[in-house]
Amino acid sequence: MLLTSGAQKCDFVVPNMNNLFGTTRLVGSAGNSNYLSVELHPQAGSSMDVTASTRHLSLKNADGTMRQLQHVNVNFRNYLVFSEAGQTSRFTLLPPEDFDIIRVTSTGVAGSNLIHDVTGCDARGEVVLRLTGAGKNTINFGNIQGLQKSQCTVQVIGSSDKGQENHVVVNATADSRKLRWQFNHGGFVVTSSNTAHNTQPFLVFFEGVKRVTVHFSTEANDVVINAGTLGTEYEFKFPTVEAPVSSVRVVRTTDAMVVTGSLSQLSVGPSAPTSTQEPGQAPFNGIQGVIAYAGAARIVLDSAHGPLAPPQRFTMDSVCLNAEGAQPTLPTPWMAEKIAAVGLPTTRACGLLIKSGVGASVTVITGGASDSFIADGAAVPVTADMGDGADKFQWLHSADVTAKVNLGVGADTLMVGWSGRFDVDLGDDKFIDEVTVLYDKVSPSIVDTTVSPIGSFADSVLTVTHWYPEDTVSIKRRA
Ligand SMILES: [Ca+2]
Repeated sequence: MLLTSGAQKCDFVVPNMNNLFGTTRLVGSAGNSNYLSVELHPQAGSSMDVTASTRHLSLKNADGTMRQLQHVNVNFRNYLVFSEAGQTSRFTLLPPEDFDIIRVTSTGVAGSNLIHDVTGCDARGEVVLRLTGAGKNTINFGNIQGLQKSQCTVQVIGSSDKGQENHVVVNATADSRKLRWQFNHGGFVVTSSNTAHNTQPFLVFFEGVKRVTVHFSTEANDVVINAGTLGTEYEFKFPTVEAPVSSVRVVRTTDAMVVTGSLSQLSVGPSAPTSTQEPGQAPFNGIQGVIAYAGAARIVLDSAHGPLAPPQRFTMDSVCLNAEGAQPTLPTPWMAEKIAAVGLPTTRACGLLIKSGVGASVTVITGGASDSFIADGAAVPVTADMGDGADKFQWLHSADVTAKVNLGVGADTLMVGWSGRFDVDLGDDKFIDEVTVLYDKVSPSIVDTTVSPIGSFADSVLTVTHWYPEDTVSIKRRA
């Protein structure tokens, strides 16, 4: 069947695509303000596989029957997609062209599963996905070239309909560009770092989405989470590589997130102010949901290290680095499963869960206030610069990981015991620094400026720099 419109503006309406048995061809006038609305229903109790492109729509039923619709000069297109209980249907949107305005409204039912593949879009196009009813919706972005063909704005609008569960998945694995990712409240923006690519940003706005998963490429991905989205958990998957070039900065979280794979750097907290007149913000200030990290990265907490920086108090054990007393939101069962899968605990309200033994290390830089770092059972190496002020550092029962600590100017205290190699700089000052070494069997001895053994490991040695006569070193036996 061929339907040709001579009108300036024409609405084509297909109430049920499954009722089109032959090939149907719709031709709009060349002015192109033409509109198509089509309902896509699977056969009762069955699934379907729909593919929509700029000029073509096909529906394949589970029994193998096909329905075809061709359209020309129709750039406003509204797809109404339905799904059946216990069935997984798929709606694939091939990259729309310039000026194509696409609306997809999917209606699920309890137990239905609908997969939306949005493989790309052009700079002047627009895609809106509206999700209604119960059931699961998975929205996949990207294709075999990653997001190189995704250059428009997409809105994913979930609803609070009972039993609805929405998951956005971004597959950028095969994207060969260096990318910048900015996650903000209710959305994210992806831009190419190389302006020579002349590609438009990819913007996604979402609401009512419980989960966002991103698969990153091995190219340099510069990722910043400026803000979390209440009710949304993030899963970031980076490949495991020898020389990682990607970085993640987490400024704020509202819910739990998990990051896996190799990174050059994982930063917690905002960038430190460039002016010494500004205090900066303690790294865990904005962390309201647990961050779990499993991979090789230099983990950096340096958001406030000027003279006016606020006091910062950290605690650390074999899996957790946290701000003293902080109780961020625990993961949902879905996220708990992801966190458990990388061998981290799921019931610890901890700012940063760190998997040990896979190459992660921690660097902490604090400022002029009196800061503290209390570690018991640390299992990743730590480098700390505590700045000025009367700082306190405690390092007990470490799993033979090294620590290198600069206590800076001020009357500082250090307590160390049952540990591996520990290098401390007491600061080039006249303040009285107090060092306490704890032991329970073999009393350590002091030779020049080294104290050993401070533990049972081959490298259990404390080396002290800037140890002046006024500084005290006590060796105490645990009762
Ligand atoms: Ca300090």
